[in-house]
This record gives sequence, structure tokens and C-alpha cells, in this order.
Amino acid sequence: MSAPVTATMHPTAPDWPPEFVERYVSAGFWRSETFGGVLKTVAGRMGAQIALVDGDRRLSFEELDRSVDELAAGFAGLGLGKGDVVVVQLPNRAAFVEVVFALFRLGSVPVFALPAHRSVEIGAFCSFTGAKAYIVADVVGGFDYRELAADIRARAPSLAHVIVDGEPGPFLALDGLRRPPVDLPAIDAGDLACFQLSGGTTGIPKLIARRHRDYLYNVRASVEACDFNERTVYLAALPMGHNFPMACPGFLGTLLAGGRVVVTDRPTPDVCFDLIARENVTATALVPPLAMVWLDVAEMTKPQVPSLRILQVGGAKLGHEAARRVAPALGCRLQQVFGMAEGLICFTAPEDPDDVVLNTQGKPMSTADEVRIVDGDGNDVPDGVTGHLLTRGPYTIRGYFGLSEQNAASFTPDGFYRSGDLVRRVAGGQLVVEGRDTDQINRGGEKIAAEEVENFLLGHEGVLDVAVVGLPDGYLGERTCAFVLPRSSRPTPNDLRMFLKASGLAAFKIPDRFEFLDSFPTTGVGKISRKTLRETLKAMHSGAGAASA
Ligand code: OOB
Repeated sequence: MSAPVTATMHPTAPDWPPEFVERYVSAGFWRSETFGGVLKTVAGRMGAQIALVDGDRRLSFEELDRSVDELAAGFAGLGLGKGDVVVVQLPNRAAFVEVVFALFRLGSVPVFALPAHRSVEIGAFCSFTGAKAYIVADVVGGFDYRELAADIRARAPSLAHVIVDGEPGPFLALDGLRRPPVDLPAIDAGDLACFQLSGGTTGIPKLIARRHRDYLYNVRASVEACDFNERTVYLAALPMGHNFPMACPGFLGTLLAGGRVVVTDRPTPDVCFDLIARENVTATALVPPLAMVWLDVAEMTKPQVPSLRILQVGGAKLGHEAARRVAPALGCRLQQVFGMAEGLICFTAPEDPDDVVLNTQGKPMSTADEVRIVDGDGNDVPDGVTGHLLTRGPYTIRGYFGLSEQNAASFTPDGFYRSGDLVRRVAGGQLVVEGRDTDQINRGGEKIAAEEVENFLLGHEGVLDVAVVGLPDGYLGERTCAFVLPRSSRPTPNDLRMFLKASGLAAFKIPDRFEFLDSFPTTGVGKISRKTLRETLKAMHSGAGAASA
């Protein structure tokens, strides 16, 4: 597990070609603003109004702005500056917002790791970016992030600082870093703002570089599409590092619109219904499995949440049945959100008829979004016909960070991102997501690259070959099954689970089921047929048993 982590040579973030830069600037989509600057402007306007609520901690816009300046000064004092990469792995809490804006203001570039990531993922982010600092919480849900940080630190030579929100152990305490504000470097709208993470289909981490100008446009366009304003109170319940609760419009959109953000790291219905009632929350965002848990509980307990106007659901397909239950159970409007960390965001509109809100994933939010739906040969298909979704636009990246070879496969020569999604367009212009054309499993919104899990399993001495596939699941949308060809020293499912965990892989990537086979079904060209494997499993379920767990 402890391979040294080495820095890649000068990876770059592909930019838009000059004619597109000019087009987006002259249309007013891209402005000469930065996140740090926009927060200062909003803070000047909103002053003593409450911006951020975390339990009993309430920060006004002024206080948030001041706190961001103090943290930025502290980070600068450590030698962090413009262009330095910082891996941020914090649970939902006020410090998340303060840290992120402090880094934005300093021109340092956060990588938004998810709380579930472990040494495999964090090690890869550090090696890929040459990260200088890693910011974690102390202990969350019994997991000690300082131990993870010690492991990463020992292997990542670029990592000069580990900063801990809470009890720091051998590292630096976040709160101890605050310093009186200092002059900070000038940041340009074309500078990198942050890295989002791709769900991915391969074993390689794909980092999505967002610049101030395009990510701010992402936020502004979402605010407009969702009608967020100074009266919006947004509950951040999904992990705040993800693009959806961050920028669609998420906590960034809420703050930049002058609204209020309430944070929680416990997205359960009991905690959240109380928060919604106490703080008069007007909008929140969930992935489908969590939405279904909220609906189940709401139907039983009938919570009093009259302030809630919009429940955004996205990240994975929301079934029609669940969609239908939202308004009666929670007394609010459903908004379907189909988006991707690479860019394109689609929303159903507040004024759309029920049929559209219940049965589609909405329309691209920008008039400048270019969407093509094509067949296997790359020819556009007519409306109503399912095809592969390609997209380009003012907030959809032109390539992954430092991956020129993979970019040739993931982007067309004229700059469209091949999303891997199979969609069709309906009469009103909305998209309906029908599935995926790549080996990515969407486990309730958490994306798993089959190849990454396969590569790890192949490292087990008892595994001759393996294929990881997604299986339909009423609750999560998909669950993961690993089909294993064992060697004679046949491992048990539990051996394989423990092995993956010990390898440092995030827990959500560990397969839900293991099935042991003597041979794999193959396609005409001799590739493993994942389709047949899925059918095999269906047959096993409906009939004869098999060696599984
Ligand atoms: C969001 O972003 P990612 O990068 O975690 O995942 C993107 C993929 C899409 O390509 C699609 O396969 C799937 O997640 N997806 C949906 C969906 N929303 C996302 N599939 C069906 N229905 C939906 N509503 O997941 C994301 C980013 C921003 C906003 C919302 C979601």
C-alpha cells in the first residue's frame, strides 16, 4: 500500500481556444471577476446579515469575509501562494467555506477530495498535482484523518504542510494559523480556481481544472436558473466538495446571491427536518437514495417544513415514482438536476409543468451550451432517439488536467466532451438520461470506475481475472458486483473486501457482491461481455443459486 508518491512533470490544464475565449468574454458570460473578489463585494453589501450557520456558530458576511482574509494571511505565512495546490478533505462545516475562500483569495488551488477518500485517492491527487498542503479534520465518525495524513505525508515529498481543523496532533492547527490580513497577490479571472474530480471510467484520477471565470459563470448561471437570491436559505447536506452542492447553485451560489448557507455533516432526515424548520431553509440538494430516505420518513412523520420551496435531486436518475412523492411528502417543488463535474448542468425549471419535472432531467442552463446527441458513428440523431451526449460550452472543460492521451478519447477534435451518458431529447428540449455507454457504475450518485476496482482486485493472489459490473438496484440505482475467476487458493468475499480496504480504497468502491465463475462469457471479439455477466446474475437471482455474497 505504501508506494512512494511522486510528482508528475508539469501537468497542464487545457484552456479554451482564443476564439471561444473572445466569444464568451464578449457575450458577458466570462467576466474579469474572481471568487475572492466577489465575496468581498457581496460582504460589502450584506454586512451584518448572517451568511453561514453551523450548529450554534453564525457568521455574518462581514465576519466571514474577515475570517477568510485572516486564514489567507495564515496560509501565505506558511509560504502557500498563487498556483500552489492544496488537497482539502473536510466534512460539511463552516471551516470548509472559510478555507475554500481563503485559498481562492490567495490564488492557491484546492482539490476537493471527498470525506470517503482514503490513501489510494488522496495519494493520487498529491502525486498528480504536486500538492503542497493537505487540510483535514481531526476525527470524523470514528475515522482519524490525521493517521491518513501521516501515511500520505510519508509518501508525498511535495507535501510541506498538513493542516488540521480540530485537535492537530503532530500537525498544524487551522485556527492557530489566523493572522491579521495582509496584501495578497493579484488573481486573474483566467487563473485556476480549483480542481473538481471526475467520476471516471479508468484507474487514473481525472482532475477537472476550473478557472475563476468559467466556474463563476457556472455559479451565476445556476443562480439565475434556480432563482436564488438574498432570501434563499440553502442547506448543504451533500458533501460540499462535490460540484452539485458547491456550485449548482450550491453554497457558492447562495453566498454570491447574498443568501444564507446552513451546513450539516449529517444528512439524515431527522437532523435535516429539524434544521429546515429551525433555520427556515428554502432549498437543498440530494442524491436519489437520500431523497428516498427523506420521503419515507416524511410520509411517516409529516415534518413541519413549510419554508422549503425547492428540493433539487441529481447525481443519478430519480425514478418517476420517487419523483411523484416529493411534493405531497415535503410540500415543496422538485427540481431535477443532471450535471457533471466536467461542466454541463441541466435543470428542470420552477415553472415547468409536472410532466416535465417528473419525467425529464431538464434543459442545459446556458444558451451557450452546445449539446449534440449522436449515434455510434458520430452522426446526430433526431429528437426522441437515444444517443451519446456530447457537449461544449462556457463552463465545460476542454480536457482533463495533465492527461493528453486520455483527452483524445474523452473529447472530440473540435472540443466536445464525450460525457458517456446515453440521453434523448424530448419535445420541450429537455433531456432524459437513459443510461451510460462506459464502464462507470453510478452507486446512488457515487461514481465508480470498474477498471480501478478490477486493477486492485487483480493484485490479490487468489484472483486470476475479474470483471466489475453495475447491477440495477431499486434503492441505489446500481450496486456493484465483482465477477471473479479464482485461482486454486480461492479467496472468500470477505478476504477480498478486507484486501480492498487494506489497499486504502474508499469504502464506497468496495463491491457489494462477489460472484465466483469458472470462465467469463466473451463477446464476438473476445472481450469480456459485461452484458452477459449482468444477465447471468439476473438468472442466478431468479433461479439456481451460485457461490456469492
Ligand atoms: C454529478 O456530477 P458527477 O461528475 O459526480 O457525475 C456526472 C454523471 C453524469 O455524467 C451522469 O452519468 C450522472 O452523473 N448523473 C445523472 C444525473 N445527474 C448526474 N444521471 C441521471 N440523472 C441525473 N439527474 O453527478 C452532478 C454534478 C452537478 C450537478 C448535479 C450532479
